[in-house]
Amino acid sequence: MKVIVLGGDGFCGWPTSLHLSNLGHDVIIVDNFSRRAIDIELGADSLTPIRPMATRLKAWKETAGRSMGFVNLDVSRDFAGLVELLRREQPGAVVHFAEQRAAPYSMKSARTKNYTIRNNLCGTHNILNAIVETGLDIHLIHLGSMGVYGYETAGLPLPEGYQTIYLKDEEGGLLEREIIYPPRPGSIYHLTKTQDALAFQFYNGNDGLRITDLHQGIVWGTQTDQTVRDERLINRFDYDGDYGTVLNRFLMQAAIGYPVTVHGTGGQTRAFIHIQDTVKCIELALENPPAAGEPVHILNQMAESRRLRDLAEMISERMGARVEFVPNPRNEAAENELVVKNEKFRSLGWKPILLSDRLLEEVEEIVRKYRERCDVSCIPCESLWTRGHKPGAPENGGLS
Ligand code: NAD
Ligand code: USQ
Repeated sequence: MKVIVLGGDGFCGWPTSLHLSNLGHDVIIVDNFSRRAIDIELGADSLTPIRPMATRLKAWKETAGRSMGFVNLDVSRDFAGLVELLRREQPGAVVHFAEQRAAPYSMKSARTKNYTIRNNLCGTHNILNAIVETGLDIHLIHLGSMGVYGYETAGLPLPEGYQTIYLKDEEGGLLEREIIYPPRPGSIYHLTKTQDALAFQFYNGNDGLRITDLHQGIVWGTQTDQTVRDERLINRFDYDGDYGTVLNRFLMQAAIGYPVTVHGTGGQTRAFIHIQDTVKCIELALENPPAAGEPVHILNQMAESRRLRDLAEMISERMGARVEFVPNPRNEAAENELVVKNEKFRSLGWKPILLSDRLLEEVEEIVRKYRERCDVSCIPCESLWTRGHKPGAPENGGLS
């Protein structure tokens, strides 16, 4: 199938593009390199030396014998370009990763709040609007977030997108309804994901678009079966205070002798998935599209839930690292329980990769190999949710 991967230069989009191309799909990557530009703005860089897109594509052609297309386009601004691209390429599916994805960056300043809202909401709307404009029957697969459900203790296993509710009618009888599970965004970034969901519901109902929305947990790891084939194919590894996600940060901190920075009490429980499973789940979503007329498919794309202080302790024991409980720069529940349903992917044959020594070791090896590229001044989490919060920085400034 011809598949357009929007945001295909990013952490999830690049390995997904390789995986789909490896399966024989005809892949076209679209990206505006905004993520690479934000690295420059923040004075941060991927720990791994990611190559320019032209080098990446050449390396893939040489190692796999397969070509992928590339188009430099801003999906949030260039509506006409998007329509023209869809008309010209007539893809069977579009996979949408092209959003500003860091909660801390989205909370950094008034400007980054506005940028995240404009980029993500206009981008998603442009894609939906462009599919309708072309009249093509394109399956849209969107990468959403587990965070749309909120991270308070829910008191029930989180369902996959929808919740059956009962409303009292005027006679006191009960009316059954199925609604989108009440959204509870914890950052401007997560707010955009909850609003994406409404746009999907509208275009699905009004125009019959076939849409899959994947509520993904925190992705960890860096390499996949394809990115390991050649160093020029290496995937991004973010470790800075805005874009670095927690498990990869903990592993990187432990490997370089920096304290493992647990926010607050570390009582936050979060959902995790390995990058190799991200690409597997996209493959499964692509193979199992909604039929015409079906409501938006919503699947929870997560392997397991873990409490952060337990993760920190596990890494500390493995690698002999010191754990430091630092002020939490975020406005989030100090402690929460998290039980998540993921039967939909499991029913498609998915066997989730769980945190295993082998894969943790692989990340450790990557970090040790590229540790000289690490700039420790980029590690503290300095984006504050409100003026009352304090940076998540170790007391003595890090390395002892
Ligand atoms: P990323 O920042 O590494 O990649 C996003 C890519 O999209 C970048 O290459 C960026 O340049 C591009 N992009 C952004 N705005 C664009 C625009 N307007 N036009 C064209 N290209 C644009 O992020 P990622 O970690 O790969 O995440 C991809 C998607 O998966 C995001 O939507 C994110 O919300 C979701 N997700 C990520 C994680 C995670 O842990 N990384 C977890 C859950 C969900
Ligand atoms: N945290 C620490 N120490 C650190 C960094 C983070 O304790 O050094 C804590 C945070 O306070 C938070 C948790 O770890 O409680 C997760 O933070 P994160 O940065 O790993 O993840 P998050 O901000 O939730 O965002 C990431 C991706 C986002 C995706 C989301 C999935 O950046 O794109 O949507 O994970 S989810 O968390 O399920 O919503």
